[in-house]
Amino acid sequence: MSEPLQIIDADGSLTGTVPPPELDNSTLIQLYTAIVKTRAFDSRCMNLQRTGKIGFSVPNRGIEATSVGAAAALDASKDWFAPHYRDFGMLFYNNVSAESMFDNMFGNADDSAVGRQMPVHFSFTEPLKWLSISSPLGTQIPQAVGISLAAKMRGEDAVALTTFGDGSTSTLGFHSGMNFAGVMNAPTIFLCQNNQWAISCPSSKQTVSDGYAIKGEAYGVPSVTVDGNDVLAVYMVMKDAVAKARAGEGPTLIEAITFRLGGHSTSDDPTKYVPAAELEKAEAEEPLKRFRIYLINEGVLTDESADQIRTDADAEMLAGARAAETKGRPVLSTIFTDVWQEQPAHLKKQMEYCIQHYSERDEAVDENGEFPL
Ligand SMILES: Cc1ncc(C[n+]2csc(CCOP(=O)(O)OP(=O)(O)O)c2C)c(N)n1
Ligand SMILES: [Mg+2]
Repeated sequence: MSEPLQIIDADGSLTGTVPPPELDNSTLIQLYTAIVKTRAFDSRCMNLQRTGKIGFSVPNRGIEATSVGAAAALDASKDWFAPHYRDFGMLFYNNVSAESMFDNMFGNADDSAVGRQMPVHFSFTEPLKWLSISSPLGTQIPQAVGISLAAKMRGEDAVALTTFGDGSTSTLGFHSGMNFAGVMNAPTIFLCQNNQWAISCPSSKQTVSDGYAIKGEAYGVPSVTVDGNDVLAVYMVMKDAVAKARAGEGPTLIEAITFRLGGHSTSDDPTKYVPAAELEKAEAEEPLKRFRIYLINEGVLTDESADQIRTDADAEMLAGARAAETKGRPVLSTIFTDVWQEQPAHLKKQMEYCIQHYSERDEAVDENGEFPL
């Protein structure tokens, strides 16, 4: 495995290997804020889940720099995101509101999936082209290849980014997607978040190859490794990959080396299987602390302004969660809508029967029939 690109080390100092990317202060602060918001969202979700208000969440702690650095290299007005479920940072970087994310967590009437998806399975058409998160691993990978090829055939210069975990490289989606992108020279960027674990399966049991980047070789897809805890390094390798894809030079596989610092999900207890020493080492290398130190050293932030970003993020998450919690549930009739532009007669009949059925049972239904729970 080649040495992963690192620009800022774990202590927040420049490594000197390559100069940092030229980003203005407002972009640097946007990167930092998105990482902080992701962390604030995570802890709010944990509180909501532990108090029984939402059913489930997926901690993103540790992965934030990979997501945020990657998002910053795309043009959200035209590029496509075919994401993994540990990519909240991409949404926050693109100013998706916390409230609309909590709408999904609560599955309320304003949820873009009208409460039909699991929590954290976001889908957005605005302000970015964000495919619905899919529970079956790896399915987003060939979808991204198809989307980017379609854009190329239409003469658009959009690229598609697909992200996935180390464990997801064992899926058919990864191999068929990589092969197809290689053969078709598709403008797809494959970003593997190697967080060392796939639930309780360590990377050492996932593959015997020398990391994940090397898997690109078999498919003729150029590959690169990067320190996934270094937001500037992730941004830089992504920027290169995006430029190549736009220039017609085809796909790139990026392996971002990071660590899952929480449980797999709110249903998991990682202390049962992640060795304590491994976790301790990973905590020392985590992405937020080093970026904060770097930005303070560079005079972009002060201790006070950095603290203020966290305070504001916590307030935004609390307000977003409260707003989402008080919204009504999707109405029963929505079960029968959205698939057909014009509802077929048999579905209309079923809908009316369903609403009548619950009304007669004196359960909590309004005229459209609120979901009986
Ligand atoms: C096709 C498929 N197989 C198995 C699962 C069950 N499963 C859910 S998450 C997960 C681990 C995924 O690990 P990785 O791809 O490394 O992503 P991470 O959770 O570490 O971010 C597994 C095995 C699934 N959802 N889909
Ligand atoms: Mg993993």
